[in-house]
Amino acid sequence: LFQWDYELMFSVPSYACQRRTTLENHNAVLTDALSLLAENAELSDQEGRGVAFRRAAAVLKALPGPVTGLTQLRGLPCLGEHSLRVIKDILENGASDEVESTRQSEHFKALKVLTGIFGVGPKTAERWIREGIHSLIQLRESGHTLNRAQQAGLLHYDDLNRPVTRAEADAITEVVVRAVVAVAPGAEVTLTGGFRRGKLTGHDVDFLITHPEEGREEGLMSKVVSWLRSQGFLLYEKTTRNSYLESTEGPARPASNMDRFERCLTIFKLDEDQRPGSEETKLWRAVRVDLVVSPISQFAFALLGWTGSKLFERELRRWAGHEKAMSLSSHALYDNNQSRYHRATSEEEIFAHLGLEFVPPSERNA
Ligand code: TTP
Ligand code: MN
Ligand code: MN
Ligand code: MN
Repeated sequence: LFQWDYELMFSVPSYACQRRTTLENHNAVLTDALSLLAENAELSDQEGRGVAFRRAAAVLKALPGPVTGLTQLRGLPCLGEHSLRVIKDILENGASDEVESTRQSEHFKALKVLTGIFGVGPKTAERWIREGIHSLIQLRESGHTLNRAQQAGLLHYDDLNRPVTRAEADAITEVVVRAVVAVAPGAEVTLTGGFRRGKLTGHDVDFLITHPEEGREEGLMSKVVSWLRSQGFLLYEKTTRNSYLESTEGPARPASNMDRFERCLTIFKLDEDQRPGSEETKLWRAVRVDLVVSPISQFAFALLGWTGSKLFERELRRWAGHEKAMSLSSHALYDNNQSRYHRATSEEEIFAHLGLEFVPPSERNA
């Protein structure tokens, strides 16, 4: 009916950090398909392909309405030949053979199951798959020696693969605030990651901790973690100074995505109200929680860097480098033309330095 009336052309800027991307997605079928191909590429050591699919999906997420025909997409950025073919198949046939065969493939399913174990990255999963290990049962029976993270990941597999709700994130926030107040009055806790962007569920809960007096953040992490441990809140914890020397596992990240903040990857034990009518006797669940400590002088950069989404962060750095000759990290913003750092005490100031309109967290869901 009057289809042609709705043949609007869309227009969006090239970089995700120039766009406002809320959680309201009018093209979820298309973006889910492209995200699945992105995930498959990332799990298969094809980072470039993964980013291309993520960028294409992000453009569709930013559209003000559903795409009904390919002509509407003319002139849009980041939509490569491959992504357009997938979109065309779905618009014309309701599904893409490539997406569906990937979704059904034993290899992809095995990669998903095995990398669903906390502490297992794509390289390890691939190695196990080559040995014929496709399931948790096969992994348990293989007799492989698992490291401490992987043991905890396997033990709490179901809990850690169940989405964390906003209510659970709030309950964990209370615990983290209690811990920080107990060991360092005056220190401040900020919820970051997906929950700061307004997501209703997440795969973990992310916190940034700082102290308004520079230097007073030193030694904070070990005190907070000791308090949490002594109160029985931790099922697993590992503190590191430098994350990416650690992450030989996960997909390779560009150097700028890595930061040197003291951080602690944990698994929390969260008391749970028993669901009415449930036969379960377990009264708690496991939840992944990331704690990061930043000096106040770097707090704005850390906050921006840890709020995400991952693609939004990547696009901010690409914008900084390609359009402004600046290097942005979770610690600082360096201006290569002026050969100096730009100071900032708020996210707003960082966007201003970058010549970008401020995008609030709820609109960084690229
Ligand atoms: P995540 O917790 O992985 O992602 P998320 O909170 O957006 O989504 P989810 O709901 O699934 O948890 O990462 C949060 C942000 O932290 C992300 O934008 C990038 C940043 N980050 C780093 O800067 N360095 C790192 O090593 C990691 C793992 C994340
Ligand atoms: Mn809308
Ligand atoms: Mn998160
Ligand atoms: Mn996280």
